[in-house]
Amino acid sequence: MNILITGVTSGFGRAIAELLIAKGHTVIGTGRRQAKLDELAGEFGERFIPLCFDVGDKIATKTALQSLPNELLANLDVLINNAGFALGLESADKADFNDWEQMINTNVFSLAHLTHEILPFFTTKNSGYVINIGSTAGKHPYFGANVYGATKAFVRQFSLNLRADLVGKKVRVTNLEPGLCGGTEFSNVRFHGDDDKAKAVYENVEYIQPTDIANMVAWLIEQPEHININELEVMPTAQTFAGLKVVKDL
Ligand code: NDP
Ligand code: 8X3
Repeated sequence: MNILITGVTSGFGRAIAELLIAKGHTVIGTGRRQAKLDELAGEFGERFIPLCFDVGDKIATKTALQSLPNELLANLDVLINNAGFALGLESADKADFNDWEQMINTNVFSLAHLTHEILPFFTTKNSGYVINIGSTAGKHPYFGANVYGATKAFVRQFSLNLRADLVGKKVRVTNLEPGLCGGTEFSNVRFHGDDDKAKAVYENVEYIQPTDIANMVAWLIEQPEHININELEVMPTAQTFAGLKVVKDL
């Protein structure tokens, strides 16, 4: 299969690319860090096609897609919208609006834009698969998730609405919703490079690994074409939903 994955320079994207290439697929992998993409190109070999651009930049996205051979784009099988991040964990009244803006730009705007660019290729050949990396944060509120959770709620509803629009087409869509996963740059990014804060998130917790997510993605694309998994929510056993907290004497 020909598979386009955004954000392969670390975390889930990297693990997904590595597994799918090992399984014989061709992966077009994106990210903003050219040096990391060069490293991956050396490691993954000729079935890896690196594309360096910011998914939040509409023109750069179109230019990067146009740089691919027509044949490859026309025969794309899977789009994995993985690039994204959380910034900050402050309550909404103390959050930095620039953080909110960046999360909305990348997690919402760029995901919608790239999907809009790729969908016509899928509908034209009447096959294709969009896998969006949502989050448990898109369903379950928690302190400080404010706009991050809201962007992932967009990803969830967008995924379900795509399925509604694609009725009668053999184009599949899944929202994969992980909970706490370590071994990625997610928390370093969230805490603006504060590695101690990031490390504390994963201390004494058996969290989900990027390879676990990669295995789930491989399982999804190996399902027969008449099966569509709408949503796949996954948490470490050590994590569960917050209770409905009541504050006494407020
Ligand atoms: P990482 O920070 O390790 O990876 C994020 C990837 O996205 C990087 O490759 C980064 O590449 C890329 N990226 C970010 N912004 C852009 C951009 N504007 N343009 C292009 N590429 C971009 O995080 P994770 O692997 O943990 O996260 C991947 C996805 O999974 C995100 O959508 C995240 O919200 C979601 N998620 C993560 C969970 C976790 O606990 N880790 C749980 C649930 C969901 P570069 O910096 O080179 O641009
Ligand atoms: C990432 C998982 O719980 O930090 O989406 O929001 S969480």
